[in-house]
Amino acid sequence: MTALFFTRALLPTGWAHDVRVTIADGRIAAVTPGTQPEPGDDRHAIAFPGLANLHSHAFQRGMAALAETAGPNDDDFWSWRETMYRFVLTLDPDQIEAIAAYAFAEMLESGFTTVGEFHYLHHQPDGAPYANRAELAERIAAAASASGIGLTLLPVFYAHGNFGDAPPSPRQARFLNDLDGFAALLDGCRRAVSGLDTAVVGVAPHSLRAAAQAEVAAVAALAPDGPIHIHAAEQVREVADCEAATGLRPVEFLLDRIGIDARWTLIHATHLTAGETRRLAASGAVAGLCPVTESNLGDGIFPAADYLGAGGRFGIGTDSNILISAPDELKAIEYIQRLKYRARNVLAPKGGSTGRRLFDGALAGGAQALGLGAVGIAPGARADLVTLQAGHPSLALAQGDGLLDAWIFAGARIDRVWRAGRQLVAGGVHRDRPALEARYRKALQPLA
Ligand code: NGQ
Ligand code: ZN
Repeated sequence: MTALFFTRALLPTGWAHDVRVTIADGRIAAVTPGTQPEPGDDRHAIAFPGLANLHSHAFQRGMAALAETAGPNDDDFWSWRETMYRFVLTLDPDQIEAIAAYAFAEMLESGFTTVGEFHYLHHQPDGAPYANRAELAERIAAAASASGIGLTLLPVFYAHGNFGDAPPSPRQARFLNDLDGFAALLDGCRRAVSGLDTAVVGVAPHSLRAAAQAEVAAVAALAPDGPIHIHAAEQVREVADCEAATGLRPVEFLLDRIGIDARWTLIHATHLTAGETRRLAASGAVAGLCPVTESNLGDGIFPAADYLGAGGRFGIGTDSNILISAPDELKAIEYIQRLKYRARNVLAPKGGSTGRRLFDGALAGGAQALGLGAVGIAPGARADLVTLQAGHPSLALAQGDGLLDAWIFAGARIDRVWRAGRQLVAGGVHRDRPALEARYRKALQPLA
């Protein structure tokens, strides 16, 4: 039994003072506010729950900032994707594991205690499966284990190059499965995570570009309790191609032809009509927002004000991992709306804190999207906890929700992170950072 004592902690009921939290078997056993520390308690200043990073392609951390030079033609999402596809072909399993372990450690340092790995890199560069079909899923599981982060593994079904069952390109060969191959992979993924505590396995048809209607339905049926993730409506061209092929926009297609509910997470969902915004909000599905990547790739602007106004659920993801930062993702959701509407505190309730609104939304939506069950500093929830460095100047005048605003908007820093009761980060640094960093550098060296 571990006991932590916090001067201030964000509980489901709000901020509380002098909070004692006991932990057993990775879960919170008891929470007692307004009490005294006991001898031997591990004492800290400011605590809140760890967040879920609901959308990551871990390997892309290895190409962070390598696509920021202009090419011969106008650059866009699709030209970035070609650069990413070239990078994919250079990676072997050891490199993939090393990159993922380092990326996961950075996630913990930034306040994420669970990652949803949208895992689509399955095969050898020529498309032949590894002798073990789930070889690379095992590498992701090993990376989660090395870092200590919680894992929701989302093996991806990918079969086509575009709408209308267009053939895939050779550069997509590492991603491809038919439905039988995918079912075998899914079994392998379940085995791959069996050694991790609290791991979840879901499924992910990559997108309506890569999976036909019957395939999306068949893949979803393999995860009757969810989570089910899919990329949707990220690019204007994708929306136009979907309309041309099916008569419906991507989110309309998912609502009308597939039927989505609280088991589903729609990654990006950037381009929504007013009707789609309302209907997605009412569906109970989560919008998986990745605004740092969406900004980097020039995707467009998600209608966050309308969607949250309609009661829509959302979570945050680091997607391409060009920058791994929970506060940057939260901040970007709001800042993009400020630029759009030339207004401030767009997403906050009247009189309320923007940071708190974003944090609460991402905590609940992220937990739903990754199948985590109860979260928050409450008995029965996993002991996934974060503290701030109390002496940071941005906290000098901060009280209550202002502590979250200082973290999200003003650069207050993380001190400790516990995942399932294990302290993994202290002074903002992962306990195995030197080794994970060295392995990451070594893995990338051959690509220099
Ligand atoms: C991915 N990433 O799967 O990594 C995608 C690019 C695609 C983002 N969409 C590939 N951000 O969507 O076809
Ligand atoms: Zn993605």
